[in-house]
This record gives sequence, C-alpha cells and structure tokens, in this order.
Amino acid sequence: MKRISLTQFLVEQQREHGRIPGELRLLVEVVARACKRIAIAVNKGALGDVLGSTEQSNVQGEVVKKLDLIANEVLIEANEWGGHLAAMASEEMDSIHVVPNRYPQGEYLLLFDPLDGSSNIDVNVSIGTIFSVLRKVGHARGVSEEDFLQPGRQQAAAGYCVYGPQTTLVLTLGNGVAAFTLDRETGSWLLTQGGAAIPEDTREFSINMSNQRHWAPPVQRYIAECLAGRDGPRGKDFNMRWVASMVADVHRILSRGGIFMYPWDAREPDKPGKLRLMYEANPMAFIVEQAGGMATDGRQRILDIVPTRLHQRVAVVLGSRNEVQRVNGLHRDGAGG
Ligand code: P6P
Repeated sequence: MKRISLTQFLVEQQREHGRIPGELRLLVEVVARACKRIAIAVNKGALGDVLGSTEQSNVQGEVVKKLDLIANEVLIEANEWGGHLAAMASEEMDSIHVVPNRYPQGEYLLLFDPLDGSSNIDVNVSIGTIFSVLRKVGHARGVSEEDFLQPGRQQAAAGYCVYGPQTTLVLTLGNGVAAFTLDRETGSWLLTQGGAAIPEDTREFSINMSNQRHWAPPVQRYIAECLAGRDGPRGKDFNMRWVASMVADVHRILSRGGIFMYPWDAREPDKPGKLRLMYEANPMAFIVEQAGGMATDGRQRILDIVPTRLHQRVAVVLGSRNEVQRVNGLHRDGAGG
C-alpha cells in the first residue's frame, strides 16, 4: 500500500483547504525534521551520552535531564533560520527566545515541551515532544512574551511526537487530526492515520491514583464511581492506565478512547494543576477537540482560558466526550463535597 508523506499531505491540505500558508507548511516540516533528530538521540539511550540529569533545574523547579536540553537545542537550532518564526517559548527556558536579528522574522510563534515525560527517559518508557503554533497578532516590529498570551483557540496548529515502539507524529491544522509514522529506512514521515476520532464513551481512566487523598471531592467522587464498577452507579467495570508521559497517555486516548486527568490537588493548593497551559494542555486540547473529544479544567474549556503567564499551570480533564462532561457536571454540582 503506497502511503503519502508528510510533505504530500501538507501540499494536499493546502490545495483542499487553502489553510496552510507556505510559512506554516515550512514550520511543520522543520519541526517534524527536528523530532526525527530528537528520536535518534532518544534511541541512542545508554549508547550515547544522553541519559541521566544535568546539574540544572528549570523554571518549573524540576531537574533537567540531558535529553531535555538536547531536545530543546535541536528545536531552537532547527527553527531559527527559516524566516517563519518571530520567537519561541519552551518549558526549558525561563523567557522567550526571539529569532536573532541575523535571520528574517516570520509571523508565527512556536511553543514546545521539548521532551515530555522526562522521568521515563532513564527507564526506557515512551516520552514525547509537544508543540503549539500561534500567529503573532499585530505587525509591529519586535515580539514580547505578551504576544504569546493568547487563548488556545487561537492556535494555527498543534502536534506531538511519541518516541515509543513506533516514532509517531500527530498533527492538527484545524481540519481534523492526522498521524504519521517514521519510516527509519527512508527517514520519511508516512501517513498512517487520517481523521483520528476519539470514541464518545470509554471504560478506561488515566490518573495518578497515588494522589487520591489530595483530590477535590468531585474528582474523588468520579474516580470512586469508576472503581465501584458494574455493581456501582456506572453499571460497568473500568480499567486504568497511567504512563506518566502525557504524550503516551493522550496518544492511547486518541487511538482507543479514555479519559485523562491531572486535577488540582491539595499538595500545592496555590497551583491549579501540575501541567502547563501553553505548551502541554493547549496543544493536546486542540488535538483532542479536533478528534471529537473534549478538554476542560473540570469546569471550562481549556482552549478558552486566557493566559496571564507563559508558564502557568492548569488542571486537565480530557478525552472521551461523555466522560469529560460527567466530570464537568460533578464540578458544577459541587458533588462529593
Ligand atoms: P506524575 C511528565 O513529567 C508530566 O509533565 C506529564 O507528561 C505526565 O502526565 C505527568 O507529568 C506525570 O506526573 O505526578 O504522575 O509523575
């Protein structure tokens, strides 16, 4: 079966929808090429000097793994010279990285978590890269952090790459979700799924159960009902999965349904959640919605949240529509309180 490449897919999308200006197409292809290079570094594992931690911690206060920095550098270097970007923002960088004056500046803003799931790197469990693309609003020369503070519904594109048994790139440009698998023999990204669709119902929830005693009552109630199984109010048994790599958990949900939750918990009550809005929740919410799913913070649509800070965190409930709506309802009704 002849599969089409990422390049052909983007050309055909432009022809059909006219929604992919040349600069956006270049951006996507450059990011895809960077993910290929990150995959090569990840796959080296212990054979390359890529495992373990650096002496640094990032703006999140987390220890920076060697591969976090490698992935960040690859994405910065790959995207600086193309003329498609004004600036970049990364989980690994305190402030934005403006395209140096020696290169032309474009109209797009690229945000990324260069290597999500870092705690899994050294134990050979799937990890990934998450990216989000915004347009620079206004054509004034120069760019600042404020240009990035747009709600997720403004995204021009979003995607992630899973470095797992397969290396898979998942992408949305606002016309559904497509998945490409890396053909290592030719180095090409080949279309392996067009039009991904998340089932509206599921029997599989994804949450870090060790935090159970710290959750708010609506989340306690929702999970307790799932655990009560067929003899409980849900009338069916549930399964649980938690990879602790958002990319891997979201990709499973995109592939077979499910609900992913990283809710607020009382361990750090001042934080709305653990995950970051701009380069984790927003791109994943865009992808999930484009695949017919739903993504909220337990109350409001993730993509409607107006950011105030580049690295702000958010509670995340995403996946099969009917389950996310049930969780929203429990929050609305103040259930379990
Ligand atoms: P925990 C990875 O560090 C991450 O940011 C997400 O990819 C993942 O869903 C979550 O944190 C895992 O958190 O508390 O279970 O280790």
